[in-house]
Amino acid sequence: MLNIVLFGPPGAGKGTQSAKLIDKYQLVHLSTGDLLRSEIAAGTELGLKAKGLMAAGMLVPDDVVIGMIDNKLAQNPSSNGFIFDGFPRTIPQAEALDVLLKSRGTGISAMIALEVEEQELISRLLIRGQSSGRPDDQNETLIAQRVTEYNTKTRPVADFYKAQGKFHSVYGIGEIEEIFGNLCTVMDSL
Ligand code: B4P
Repeated sequence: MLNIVLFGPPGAGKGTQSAKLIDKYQLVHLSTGDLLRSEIAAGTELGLKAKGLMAAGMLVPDDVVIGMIDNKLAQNPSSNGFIFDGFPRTIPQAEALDVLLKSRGTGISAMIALEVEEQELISRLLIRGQSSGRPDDQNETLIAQRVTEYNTKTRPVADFYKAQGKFHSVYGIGEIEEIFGNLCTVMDSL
């Protein structure tokens, strides 16, 4: 199995590039952001818990997202592998993912990080906010809060995979196709 963690700050292009990677490599896309937004749209108890936190640019509790990922792994027992998009976002999530995959006889093949400077992230998300209707894309203060959450809680997750010798990085500014090509070069080397 090819199990990839696609990593990067909010707006780095994880969702954009995941869509292309799952097509080319026939992998299952697991985006915790998308899963949480569907829970909110369905008005579930979990969605109600997540809604306020997401709108405020905060991470939702680890046990909530770990439970969602566990369910999705169980629903796709015979896939070629997974692209984890926006997960793990904390060290406890990374540790839990290792346990979940190990119990299924597999593991993470690589983390690929998209590197994008903060000013570019803010401008991308403000542009997306004009059409997405996402409450967390609406103003610079909220977006900056998400970047702060990323810098304090999520950035250290890269070290977790560096310690396992699984970390790769790709520059995330430029044409989407060019960035995709560079991601594929890493994927094909695994
Ligand atoms: P996510 O849904 O993961 O949101 P994101 O990080 O903002 O999106 P992404 O990074 O995928 O967007 P993309 O770059 O593709 O999370 C939202 C919230 O959910 C979090 O803040 C948190 O509250 C919660 N959450 C999710 N997972 C969690 C977890 N594991 N633990 C706890 N909480 C969790 O796109 C950005 C924009 O850039 C798009 O408009 C795109 O068109 C554009 N773009 C992409 N590539 C470009 C390029 N090369 N050039 C120009 N523009 C580009």
